[in-house]
Amino acid sequence: DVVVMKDVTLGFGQALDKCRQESDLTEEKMEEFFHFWRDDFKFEHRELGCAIQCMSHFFNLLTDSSRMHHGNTEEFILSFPNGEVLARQMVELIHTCEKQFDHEQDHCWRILHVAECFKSACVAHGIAPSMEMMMTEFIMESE
Ligand code: BOM
Repeated sequence: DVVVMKDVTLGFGQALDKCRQESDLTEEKMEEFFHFWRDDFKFEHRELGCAIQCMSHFFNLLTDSSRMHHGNTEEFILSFPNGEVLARQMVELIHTCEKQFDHEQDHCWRILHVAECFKSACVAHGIAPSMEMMMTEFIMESE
């Protein structure tokens, strides 16, 4: 459900500010986390992978080997309204993407590839929120 995905993304995005410095993700490389869902968003900066690693770590969503912690990730999604409609599916989609890039030794690059794969999977399954939806909510939240 796109509304749940919007909420989870905005929730996850709250950690971006805490992770900018240590991941070297400048505003020029990513202004706000919801730009993730732009049609023309490019997954090219290793720093974004490092930032997603840091953000995931902030919410305790990673194992010691920097892979998704299934139980904690499911719980995190369940903490949002109607999270139960998406929790298992998201964990499954992310895990399927992780298996595809397991050979990548560099955590930041691997997580960047997993994130791009996850976004494509969400688009394919019709659960990717539109940019219009993300921006409307983002502006409402900051008012
Ligand atoms: O193997 C490392 C796992 C890293 C997971 C990366 C998934 C993509 C995250 C970017 C989008 C996030 C939107 C919501 C996050 C919910 C967990």
